[in-house]
Amino acid sequence: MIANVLSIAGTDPSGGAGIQADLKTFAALGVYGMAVVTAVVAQNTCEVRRVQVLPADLVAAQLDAVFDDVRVDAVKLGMLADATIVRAVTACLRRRRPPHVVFDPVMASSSGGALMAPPALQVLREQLLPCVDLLTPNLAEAAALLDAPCAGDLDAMRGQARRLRALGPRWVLLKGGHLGGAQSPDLLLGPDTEQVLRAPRIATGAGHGTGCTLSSAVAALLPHAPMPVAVARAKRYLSGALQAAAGLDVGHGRGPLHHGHAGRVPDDAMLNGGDRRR
Ligand code: PXL
Repeated sequence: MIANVLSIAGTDPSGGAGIQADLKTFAALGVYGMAVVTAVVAQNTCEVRRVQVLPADLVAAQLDAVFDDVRVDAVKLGMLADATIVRAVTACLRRRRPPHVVFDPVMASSSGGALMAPPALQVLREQLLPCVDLLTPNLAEAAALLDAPCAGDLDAMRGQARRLRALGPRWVLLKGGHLGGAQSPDLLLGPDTEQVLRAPRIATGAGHGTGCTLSSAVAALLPHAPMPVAVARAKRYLSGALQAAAGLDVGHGRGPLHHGHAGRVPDDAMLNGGDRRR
């Protein structure tokens, strides 16, 4: 059975982050992708120009339209924008109980624009986090959620991942990419697992939308794999997309990833069964 996976997030018309990145990731990993928009963001690889947050009842109406009709096998949450939308999404998750919920707690774009109103933080901690299976913060997002300074090493990351887990999510993937150094260690903490996942740092000007892409990949893989396997595979997909970003020519800022790096457009020879004499 092909999994139906829903993203609830903001938009990026330049295609590198948000809903657009999520849907590309779902397609690349072979699941059926769906998307509920929380905010329309006028942005590109250089900057966020304008954010229009949608009314929470319109977000709720989109959620109902999907859940009333479609079996949802996994949900990825990205930019939730403000407290009213966090409440609407929490109410939906409590009522519909999708089997897998991954939350990338987006607070700012990689170009620096704010994507979350600060008062949303309290609602998020108290109401949403207990409904989440996997929380995927970077170091800055973890610090904001805990109202603490940014972790500067793996030991501090361990302490913060535990404190985040105490807020409700079953698993926490604390991403150490911003620690610097040759490797980017991520810490995966679960009910009785603690794992450090290391991937070689890929030198690239790309990086717009990495958080969106990783969390979407985990959501796409969770219907078919246990958490540690889904996370390891998602990281491999992300590494491939980062590596292949060198072949893109998109924008003048922090470049996007190549989500479709494993895809092939069949040429005529392939369509003709490999018979090149035709
Ligand atoms: O990757 C974080 C993110 C999430 N959602 C939207 C974004 C970004 C980063 O730019 O634009 C809409």
